[in-house]
Amino acid sequence: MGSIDYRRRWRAVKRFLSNNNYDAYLVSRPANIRWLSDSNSSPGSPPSASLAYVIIPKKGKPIGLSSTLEQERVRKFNAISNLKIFGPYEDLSRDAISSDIALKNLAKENAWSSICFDTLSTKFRGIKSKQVAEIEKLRMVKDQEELKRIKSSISVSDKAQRFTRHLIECGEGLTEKEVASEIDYFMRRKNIQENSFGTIVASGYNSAFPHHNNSNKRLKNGEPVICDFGVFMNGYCSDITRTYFVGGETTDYWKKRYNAVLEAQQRSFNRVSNGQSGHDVDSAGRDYLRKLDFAKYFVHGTGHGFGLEIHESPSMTFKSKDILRKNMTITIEPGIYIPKKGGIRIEDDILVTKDHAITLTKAARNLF
Ligand SMILES: [Mn+2]
Repeated sequence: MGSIDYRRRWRAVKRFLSNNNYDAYLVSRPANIRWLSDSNSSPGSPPSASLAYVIIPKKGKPIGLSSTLEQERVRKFNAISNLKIFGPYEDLSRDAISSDIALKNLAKENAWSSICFDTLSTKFRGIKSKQVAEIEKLRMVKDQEELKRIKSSISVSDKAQRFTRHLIECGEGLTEKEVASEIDYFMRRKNIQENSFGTIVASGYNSAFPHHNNSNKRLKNGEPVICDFGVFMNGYCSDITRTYFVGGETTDYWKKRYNAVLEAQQRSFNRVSNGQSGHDVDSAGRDYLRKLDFAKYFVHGTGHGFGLEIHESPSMTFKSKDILRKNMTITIEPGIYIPKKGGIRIEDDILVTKDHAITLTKAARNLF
């Protein structure tokens, strides 16, 4: 893998600070910390960050705050060299006994009078402070190295979908949990960091729940199975959903609904380009499903951005005012969920380009 130009990112944040008259940006959200310093993370899904805080001052170098627990790893893997270490143990060398005290010391030393931060913070009494989401905005547009990493994650989840299709189509009698275990084992052998989220295998009537908890229900021939998963590689994730039918065949009832969702997905995809809004992309597919009287079963938005996090900006929902720009990565994932019967969802990962969109995910979507 290539390396990421963190200095460019720091400069972008500093520009924001200058333009808005803040002395510093205090960052504590793990994905924002990783965007500024390091795509390594502690084990866990979704990944956390090895630094507790990153501070980008308007003037001077970025500062990283780490506990004694992570300090050796942070020194080895982190782009930020100016580190403050905190911890309660007096046997260890440290700058402060807690992160709060380290932060207060920094504010005093640097005479910061205005700070913005990415989560609610009450740490800075007497200093002008505000919650902002500028880093989330900057993260929306991906650079070439990020796109490379995203594509490597997608190639693993694509392979896993091919594997899953075979497993489901000849999988009558397997439980949802057994299928999910096989998928996870397949992906873990492909050099991944972590799953993007807990693998979802929702069969039959359970597929009517968009976020199903895998159960011991056994697969039955003809029923739909929603399979939704993804992986992290080099800090970046993928997210793909397919709906397969046990036994590789189904009823006309399900074929009709499958093809409706597939067409809705295509219509949303066709709407994607630089300058379009998330609302428009959502409406394109939803309007089509409404004509078939299926919109009442489409209970969620059409998609979301992804990258360092599985769900990030922009959003493709009814309420979204986000504007799509070249090199944003988004999902398009319409679904319909018929209570007690089952559901269909088809999700692909999309790259926004200047005049259209490119589907990055390659796993087949044909019915049989
Ligand atoms: Mn998704």
